[in-house]
Amino acid sequence: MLKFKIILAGAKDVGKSSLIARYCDNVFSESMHDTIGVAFKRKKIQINENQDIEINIWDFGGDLKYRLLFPSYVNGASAAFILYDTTNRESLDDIKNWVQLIRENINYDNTVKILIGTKIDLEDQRVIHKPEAIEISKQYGCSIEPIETSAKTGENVEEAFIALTHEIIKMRLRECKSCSEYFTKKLKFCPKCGEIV
Ligand SMILES: Nc1nc2c(ncn2[C@@H]2O[C@H](COP(=O)(O)OP(=O)(O)O)[C@@H](O)[C@H]2O)c(=O)[nH]1
Ligand SMILES: [Mg+2]
Repeated sequence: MLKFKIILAGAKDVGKSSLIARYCDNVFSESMHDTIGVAFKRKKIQINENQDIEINIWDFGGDLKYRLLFPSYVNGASAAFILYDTTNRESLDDIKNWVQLIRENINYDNTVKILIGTKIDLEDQRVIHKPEAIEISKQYGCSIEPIETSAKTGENVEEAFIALTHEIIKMRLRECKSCSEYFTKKLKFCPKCGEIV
């Protein structure tokens, strides 16, 4: 099965662990435990009638004291969600540090990046509006427009992961013209039916 590593980057308390918990286990907690070091989850996503891919979702304890772990955390990642909290301006400013850390450690242009706004259920506390996030996402070469989510209500959470998967497929995979199997662009023939690219 094709496997891809996805990382989540963003300030502590931005909602990384909550986004993953909503997506993978369909739960939400107001008192999410702090992530210690690095945690990780797997999920299968069906990409056509008879093909799944597996995404490995890595969650970083977004605390300065864990930044030493960052190089091994991002190593091999195909995609990154970069999170800001729509109710917290500092979290948006902090994005530049996370982008910098990613750039230092992996091939930035060859990585799918999507900006994720979190906590939109707290509409009365919102301080970051979408046009500003769109500007920033362009500045950092993100693949598509920011997606605003709520891990609490579940709004746009699944959509965000599906969109990310879609972008990974576009960047990394080819669909066989003959049998519709997806396979890595590194291959010059379909591993299932042998069709030459
Ligand atoms: N209202 C609301 N609170 C959220 C949401 N996502 C996360 N939180 C809360 O924000 C806090 C930090 O979340 P957490 O997932 O631990 O952030 P992390 O440090 O980035 O992993 C917790 O108290 C969560 O319950 C959301 O979508 N809506
Ligand atoms: Mg966490």
